[in-house]
Amino acid sequence: MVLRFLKSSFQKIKNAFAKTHSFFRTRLLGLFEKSWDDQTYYELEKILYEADLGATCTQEFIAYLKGEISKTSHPDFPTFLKFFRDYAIQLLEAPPKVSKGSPAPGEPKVILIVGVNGSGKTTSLVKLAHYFQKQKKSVLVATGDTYRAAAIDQLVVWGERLHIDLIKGIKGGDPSAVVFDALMAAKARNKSVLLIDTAGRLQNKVDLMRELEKIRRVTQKVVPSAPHETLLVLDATMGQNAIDQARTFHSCTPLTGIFLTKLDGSAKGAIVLPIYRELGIPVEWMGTGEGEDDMEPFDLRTYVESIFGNETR
Ligand SMILES: Nc1nc2c(ncn2[C@@H]2O[C@H](COP(=O)(O)OP(=O)(O)OP(=O)(O)O)[C@@H](O)[C@H]2O)c(=O)[nH]1
Ligand SMILES: [Mg+2]
Repeated sequence: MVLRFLKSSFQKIKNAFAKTHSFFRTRLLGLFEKSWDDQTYYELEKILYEADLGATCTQEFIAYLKGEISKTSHPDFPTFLKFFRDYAIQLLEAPPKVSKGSPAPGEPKVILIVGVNGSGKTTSLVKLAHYFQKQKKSVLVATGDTYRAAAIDQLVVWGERLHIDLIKGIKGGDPSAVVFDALMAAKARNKSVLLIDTAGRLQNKVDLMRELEKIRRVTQKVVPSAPHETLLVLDATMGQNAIDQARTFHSCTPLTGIFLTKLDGSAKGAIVLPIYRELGIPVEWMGTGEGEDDMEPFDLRTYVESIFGNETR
């Protein structure tokens, strides 16, 4: 039973990264059609940029590759992919630069969901609520996006479908007020998890970014150790822009992790590497579709194998 679950989870992640895998495989295989020279390194660099690995990871991997090649001979394709896997594992095994908080006994775990418009915040929040409920945790959701009535309605519909308890704001109301009410309710109702949805905000809109600080302060009035997690929801199809988003959000409201969405439609799954390399913020969850179960926890080995394969020779 457990084995079957693990297999289906592995398969889902593999499917989510199928486009990234096929991009790498097809493009990198092309490098092995002729002998290696400086031009090959130039072409490799181009491919890595196109895969959104960014300048630092691209240069680092090329230096790593040259180091390995200097010890042996020019690699065949499976060995080359192994170098890639080794580089990615080393990078992602470095300790994170952020840490989560823990709720005091009897207090709810408070998870704040932030991100730009349309990145998948509300859907990802619903997936998390559903996941915690399956783990028999009692969940409460705060509809902290009060800018649009549709944002509240979206959660009401999901809440009815999946039996998720909500504290609803009113359109045009102060999001911090909803959050305050939800925290009080979570404590009174003995909830173990409170998930807070927020409105989409562009990272360059100062007032909206300040509003996140206010929401944080309000959570701390009721639960001093909150928020225990602040998850940035990032749309994987954004590529390098995702790193700018992560950097700006992090400077405004300290993030503890990333929920990377829409991997199912993207060939940019390698973005996990530069985000971690530059900011030390781990990808915790991966969105693999639009349904409530289309989410997987990030697993290093599965990720690396899904992208770079697992052939040894
Ligand atoms: N394919 C795919 N679609 C997703 C995923 N996550 C979210 N979506 C879709 O992305 C669209 C936007 O999702 P929302 O959850 O409403 O995004 P949001 O960030 O809350 O949007 P705003 O509140 O308007 O800022 C919806 O059509 C979702 O179904 C995912 O992992 N894969
Ligand atoms: Mg939303």
